[in-house]
Amino acid sequence: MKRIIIAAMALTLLLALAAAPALAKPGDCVTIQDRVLEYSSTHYLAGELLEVGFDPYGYNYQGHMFSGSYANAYLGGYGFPPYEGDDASYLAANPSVVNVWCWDYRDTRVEMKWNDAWLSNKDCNGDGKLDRHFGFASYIGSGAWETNHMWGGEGADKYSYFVKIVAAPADAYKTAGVWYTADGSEIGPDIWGEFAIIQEVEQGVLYKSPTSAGFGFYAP
Ligand SMILES: [Ca+2]
Repeated sequence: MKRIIIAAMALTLLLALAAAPALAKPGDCVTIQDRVLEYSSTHYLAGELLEVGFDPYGYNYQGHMFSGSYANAYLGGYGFPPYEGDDASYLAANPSVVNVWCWDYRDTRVEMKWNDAWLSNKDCNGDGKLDRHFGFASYIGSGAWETNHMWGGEGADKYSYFVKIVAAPADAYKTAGVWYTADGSEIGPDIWGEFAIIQEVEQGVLYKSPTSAGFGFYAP
């Protein structure tokens, strides 16, 4: 299940954000505090301004983090209001949510953290959206990283999963689904084409990069 969960997570970050008029002049950066950056047109909060601090779903774009229900990481992007823990009232108001995959994970808690290269809290390229891999053509070599920690369940069903993901360095290469440094040291399994998993923990360490499980090693 975990890989499915993670795979969906990238999508979230792509869906969630912001399409405002391009107001930045070249070389200028628009911040959330400037109050022009908005949620995307397909988001439940379309047209509303991004705010500093946690939004009703659990995203804190200024602070580079998410904390909340796993369902809430996605529901806004799918056009649904935030889930606040009351199934009956939520279903009464949003019956079609049962058709959305993330509804089944509403009791899973998630904390995500990321750096500015992964998803900036500024728009410096003037497209009205928070920047991704600013200054780089893709995530490759950008030094972007993210952590996901999710947990839930009761008693014997209790579980926890933690993963660290880093953008592949510019001179890294990929063979058979695994990223390696230029001199052939294993970085970790590929995920989403431009990233490597450098650490996974689930009731003990599942994977730890032999090269480094520290983000600093992969910074440009
Ligand atoms: Ca931008």
